[in-house]
Amino acid sequence: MGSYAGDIIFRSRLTDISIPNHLPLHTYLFDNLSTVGPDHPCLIDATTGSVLTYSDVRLSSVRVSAGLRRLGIRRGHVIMLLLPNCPEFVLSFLGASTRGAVSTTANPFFTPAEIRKQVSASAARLIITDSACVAKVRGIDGVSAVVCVGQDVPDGCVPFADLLAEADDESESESDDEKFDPDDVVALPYSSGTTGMAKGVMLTHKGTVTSISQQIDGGDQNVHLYYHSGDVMLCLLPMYHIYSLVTVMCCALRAKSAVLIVRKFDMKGMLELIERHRVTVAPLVPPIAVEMAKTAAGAGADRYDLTSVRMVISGAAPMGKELEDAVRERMPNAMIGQGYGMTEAGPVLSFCMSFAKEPMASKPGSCGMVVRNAELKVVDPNTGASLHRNQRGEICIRGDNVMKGYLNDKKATESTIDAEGWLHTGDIGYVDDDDEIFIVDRLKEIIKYKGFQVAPAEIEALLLTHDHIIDAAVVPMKDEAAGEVPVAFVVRAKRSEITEEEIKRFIYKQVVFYKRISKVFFVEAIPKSPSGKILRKSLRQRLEAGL
Ligand code: 4UW
Repeated sequence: MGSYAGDIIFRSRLTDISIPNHLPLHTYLFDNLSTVGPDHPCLIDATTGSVLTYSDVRLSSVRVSAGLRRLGIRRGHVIMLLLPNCPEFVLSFLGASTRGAVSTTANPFFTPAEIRKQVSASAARLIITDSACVAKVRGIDGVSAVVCVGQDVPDGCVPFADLLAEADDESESESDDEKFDPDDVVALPYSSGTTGMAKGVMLTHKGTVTSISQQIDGGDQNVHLYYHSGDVMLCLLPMYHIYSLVTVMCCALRAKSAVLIVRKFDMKGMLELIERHRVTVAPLVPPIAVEMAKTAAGAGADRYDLTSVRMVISGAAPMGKELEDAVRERMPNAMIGQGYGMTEAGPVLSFCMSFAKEPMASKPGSCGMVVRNAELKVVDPNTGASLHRNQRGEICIRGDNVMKGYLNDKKATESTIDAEGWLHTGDIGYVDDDDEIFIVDRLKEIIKYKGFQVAPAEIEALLLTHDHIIDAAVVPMKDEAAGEVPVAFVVRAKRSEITEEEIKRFIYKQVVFYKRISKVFFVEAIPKSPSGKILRKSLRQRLEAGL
């Protein structure tokens, strides 16, 4: 499916800008440093209260780059960041970018098997982690060094402090390190996209600079997402996910805001931190907003002064009007709205225009307007024809922000980005008369548990390794707290009496918490198309109908 002469294309109402996407990401993030001066606070560690200034962060990332080189990391090599939110995460990511290396980010709660799978698929040579995870990463093939942050560095690991050490050889460089191509990959998060297993999403310097710039740059003109150097950004969402990595961390660095790095979420702690640090921008996901809205008056949010917050951003899963209203009650001074992102889109497709420098009205439930310097269309999934306003179809985006492709997976890349450069999101939505985008359904398989991706294919493959299971399908079921949870339809082997609990336990041990199955339904057969594809929609409908 390509684009046709008659394609109906939606663009931002903000005019295109010139984006400096010839620069390496780290250079772009720091090249406006003179607007605030070197001592401006950059990273605030919420756990310890320590602050790194912008010049500290820039210098440290150059040192980390040199440290990585001492450990044999060269341009194009992949390193894995297996860390909770911490200042070292940022320094590692920027250090790798400076080195010309690629960061593949992974959830520190992953099981050893999940980590190994990503290390092997991405060919990561080095892992930066903390002492809590070291045991999970020992002895993985191809990994030449494990770098450990913190004081407590287990035997055999390189202390992160070594990477930060002032080096004699900082001026020495090898010829391949001198080269830079804007199409070099800088980040390699994993996403299952519209189908199948998680794949490495190749995000380039050019793509990432474009995405950041589309969101927060504008020169003298209006800006989609207005962050500035007086902002204190709540960085609570996990940085290994693209939302926090780009829209929270990188956008804040470019805007010269202070980033308040929060390691672990708890509601009371979050409210205290907002009050203590006078947080101005709070990027959240709907489940956190739900919890915040539920915190009883008197016992919760009302006890804290949250008046400093001027923006509450939601994304990664839908937020309806009731939730938006409930959050507004807690944070009366804040604009509340959504962004719409997808790892493969680099990540942002659209943003609520109430967040603009010169704000525009936005409707509840809307995901805002497509970002500038990009094109969006809505296509009929059956015919590929592009649709008019208010007509529902698959949302597609085209622009320099879109990924380069999936690592070592040409077939999946070609079925996601068509010959005309359109990324097919697998989301069903429409654009209304005011250019606002609404997402109403999902064509693709993924399940979103609190905004985290669960790939049904991964869980189905695990289920099929069990002797008592002959067929299985995993689909999302609506859930108030998590948005969606994975549930399994299972066909038992003949004479097997395996129980729901046994199946749940079998999966439980093998996966990170959000991929665990919440319910098992035993069936005679999994509905499939003549070509053998699971008819997921029919299973979802059975769930919605209460089985
Ligand atoms: N409403 C409904 C939404 C929405 C949504 C996403 O895990 P991934 O690949 O990526 C993300 C990224 C989210 C994001 C990044 C940057 C940003 O600024 C922002 O908004 C503040 C959000 O989630 O999952 C992609 C899929 O998640 C769903 C949708 O199905 C999409 O294809 N999704 N945002 N606002 N659904």
